[in-house]
Amino acid sequence: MSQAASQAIKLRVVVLISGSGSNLQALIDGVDSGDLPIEIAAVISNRPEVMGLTRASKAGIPTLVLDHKNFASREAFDIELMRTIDAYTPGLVVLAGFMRILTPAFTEHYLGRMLNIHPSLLPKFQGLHTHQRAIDAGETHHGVSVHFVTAELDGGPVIVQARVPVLPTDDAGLLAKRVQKQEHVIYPLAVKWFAEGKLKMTNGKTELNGELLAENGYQIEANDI
Ligand code: NHR
Ligand code: GAR
Repeated sequence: MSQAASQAIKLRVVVLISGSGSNLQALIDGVDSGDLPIEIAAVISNRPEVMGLTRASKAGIPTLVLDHKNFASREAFDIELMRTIDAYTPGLVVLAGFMRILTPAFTEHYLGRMLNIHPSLLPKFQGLHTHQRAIDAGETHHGVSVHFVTAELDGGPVIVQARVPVLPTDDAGLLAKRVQKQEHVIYPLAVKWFAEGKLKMTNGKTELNGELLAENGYQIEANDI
């Protein structure tokens, strides 16, 4: 396919970050290798001077900082964030380590076209500090989920999960590393499915290749630790 023709069909994606942006990097690498048929139209961070912004700039992607501390309320921040995102006319919004809870008006606006990656085997361990909580609970397995974002925090339909073992020698940092390796596999995969039109949200459930998925989504077993 010619360059012009392949560009014409590319899904425009806006990525929201708050930190190091290793998941953003996995998406950038997917685009660079020709694996991921998307155009990352912009990267927006709610925190200034984070590593993810440097990664985006290096890849030639427009970056913006919208510091939530400059807004009087969550609602006011979200309204400006929506305006900023929509200026890039994305077909998909990707939360990649984005750490601000979003208002229902925001999640409604992007319903069915916003994804999040959450470091647990949802519906287990919604919210923060998931690795320590999994260790404290004595779990033998932990992992990561990609899901559609709804108003319910980490409660939207799961698309894909990867499981990893929890080892007796683990601390939260070691476990997080093992999980993150899988994040960088399953997030580009889910975004690719969406870009190819194979993935959608139907009546509050995940539909992949024309079939509704069970609660835990498509399962990928990590074959290396
Ligand atoms: N918003 C909605 N409505 N629904 C979801 O599923 C969301 C969301 C916003 C972010 C990511 C999520 C995660 O993967 C996410 C999913 C931040 C917090 C949090 O408590 C919780 C979950 C997630 C992200 N944030 C604090 C807050 O007051 C701030 C913490 C901080 O700044 O470090 O917003 O886990
Ligand atoms: C990732 O591990 C992601 O799962 C997690 O934060 C990290 C961000 O890393 N997300 C959350 O905890 C959301 N609350 P990254 O900035 O290097 O992609």
